[in-house]
Amino acid sequence: MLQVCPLPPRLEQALARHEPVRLFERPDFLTTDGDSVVAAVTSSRYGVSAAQLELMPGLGAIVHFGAGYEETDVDLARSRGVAVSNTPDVLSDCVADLAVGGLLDVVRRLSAADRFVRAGGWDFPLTTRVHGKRVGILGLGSIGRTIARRLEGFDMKISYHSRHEVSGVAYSYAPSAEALAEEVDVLVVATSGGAGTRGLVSDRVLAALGPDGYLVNIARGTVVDEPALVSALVEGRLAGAALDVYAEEPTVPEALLGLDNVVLFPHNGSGTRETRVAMADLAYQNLERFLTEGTLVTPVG
Ligand code: 8YV
Repeated sequence: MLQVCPLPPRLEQALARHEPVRLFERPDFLTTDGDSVVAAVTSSRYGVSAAQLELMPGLGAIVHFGAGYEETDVDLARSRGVAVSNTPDVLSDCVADLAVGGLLDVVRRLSAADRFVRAGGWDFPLTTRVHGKRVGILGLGSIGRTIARRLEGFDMKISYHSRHEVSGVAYSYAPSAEALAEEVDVLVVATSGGAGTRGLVSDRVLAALGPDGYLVNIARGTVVDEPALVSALVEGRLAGAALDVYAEEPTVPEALLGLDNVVLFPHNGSGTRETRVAMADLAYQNLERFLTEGTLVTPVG
């Protein structure tokens, strides 16, 4: 069994039962012994590259710790008979909590008000209300739906755009990201990452959101045209942004650090003890199921 990258201690302890080869400590392993690997465990951040895949002809499964798997070429893996799993759903609640926290923070300027009081201030400028505002969810998967459910509690008017219209939801569907941005006050990005969504929140989408609009991104930095976002914020063409993810993590664009209407989180939507335990356990269950039965608990797609 191959461990591609460092993983949380709980998962590493479980993996130790299978005497993993730790690729990040033995970078040459695949060129000499790649054909011995039947399963690889990795994270959303690292995936398994096409070059690594080539070097493991006997590979049967790639197990991801994390919901995202865009660093792995799943089509290539499938074409080679390699099954792929992730850890969906178990993190949706915590990621949604962070999205709602970011939304409340940026619209009501909570972090800015905190800084204000700490600096000795008291008469804080008026902000704008949250309830009754129109919110657009870009990507109505498990996380997007969980965010929407929470925002119903704030009496927000909810619409969404996804690749396909979702049946059984009461939210109105917008035919494109731009159309969605046009009709809302807050755009919440909750899509998956990867080539299919790269730059989806373009300059035009940001322009459609407009100078009174807010952006919340808990998905992937690559979904947003980051230079366009930075310019829009710096030039006041957007009211504010709450960001948990960035195009080149862990780099946060310098220009954002000085903006008071931007809330910055260190990609920790899933970063609670309970959720990380659930993710670690689900990743391990996938590995164990594959090694004992040849199937996965939560295969992707
Ligand atoms: C993790 C994530 O922080 O699950 C994902 O896709 O982005 C986060 O939950 C991280 O990527 C785990 O490797």
